[in-house]
Amino acid sequence: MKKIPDIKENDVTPEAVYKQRRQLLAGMGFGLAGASLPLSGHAGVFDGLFGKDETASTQAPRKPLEYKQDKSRHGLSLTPENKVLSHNNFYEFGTAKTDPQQNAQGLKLEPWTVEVGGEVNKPGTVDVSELLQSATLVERIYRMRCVEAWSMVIPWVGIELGAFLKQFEPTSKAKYVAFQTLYDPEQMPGQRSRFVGGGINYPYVEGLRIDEAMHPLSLLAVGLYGKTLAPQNGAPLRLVVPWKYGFKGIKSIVKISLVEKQPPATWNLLAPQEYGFYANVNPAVDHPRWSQASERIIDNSSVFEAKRKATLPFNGYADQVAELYSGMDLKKYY
Ligand SMILES: Nc1nc2c(c(=O)[nH]1)N[C@H]1C(S)=C(S)[C@@H](COP(=O)(O)O)O[C@H]1N2
Ligand SMILES: [Mo]
Repeated sequence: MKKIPDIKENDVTPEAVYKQRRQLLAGMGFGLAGASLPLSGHAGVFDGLFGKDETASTQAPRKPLEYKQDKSRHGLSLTPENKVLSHNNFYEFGTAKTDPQQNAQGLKLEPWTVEVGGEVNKPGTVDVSELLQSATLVERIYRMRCVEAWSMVIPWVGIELGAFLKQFEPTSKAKYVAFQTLYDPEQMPGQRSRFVGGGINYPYVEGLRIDEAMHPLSLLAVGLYGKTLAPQNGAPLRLVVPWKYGFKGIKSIVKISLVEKQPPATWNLLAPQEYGFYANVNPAVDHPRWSQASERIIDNSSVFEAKRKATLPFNGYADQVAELYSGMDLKKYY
């Protein structure tokens, strides 16, 4: 258990409620030491209560990248890099927020290939280290809104997903894009145990409609804060779709398929009434177990100083993306 002076940020929960919850959880049979909640489903308001605070002793090295800078900060203040690296969701490495940083450092990143196929004229296999040499990388400072109602602002480095996909010449039958994370139980403890892995059936999979994938905001990220991704953030290659809840941003991708039908998506499979396929950030549609109207800003504030802000439709990107959903009932297609 963490010692009180070590608590930097956990939850905005006042202390009395926090204690009451701990009692409640203990009563539910969840041991407090190392417990992670719940077996299936996002932690929600319980998020961050049980993580360890230490930073993993050895962090995998991150290489500096060359990229075209995002000149405009869009009026956003960046989440401190140490928070982007230590407050993560990557259930393959455990469900507590600090588990990925603790447990992912040994992930073997080279060689790493991504297979691209399905409804394309030119299927192929991409070697990520070659991609880093050849592709023109861009920086994108984006808001990131987790479905658990916390948020960050992250300076990603990557490749526009649409430009990447066009190289493989999608056919007219390509209506959706399906993504898959590495499946390697030897490297990923969450894939060896349903308890460690939060009850998910691995590999983690996600999908986008083709027009969403081709939208210029959709990014295949290879780095953040000017360097290659850390394993806990989904190295060497992960998806970033800034107007959608964070769980759409599938990490450590090994396979991309262009497909005709809507592909399966991990959280949607696990709890379809809680997580839709679209998962567009929407303050007007609450999660069944908590409000989505506002979000906790992740920074270095202490537990008692945590700031909140109102959540914006499409996470602040409505001007760019709302037209993708014109005529759709967003309460139905959540
Ligand atoms: N493979 C995989 N991808 C994943 C997840 C996961 O558990 N496994 N978690 C998702 C969730 S819920 C969020 S909020 C983001 C978090 O990304 P970050 O840790 O880099 O901030 O990754 C998403 N991608
Ligand atoms: Mo998330």
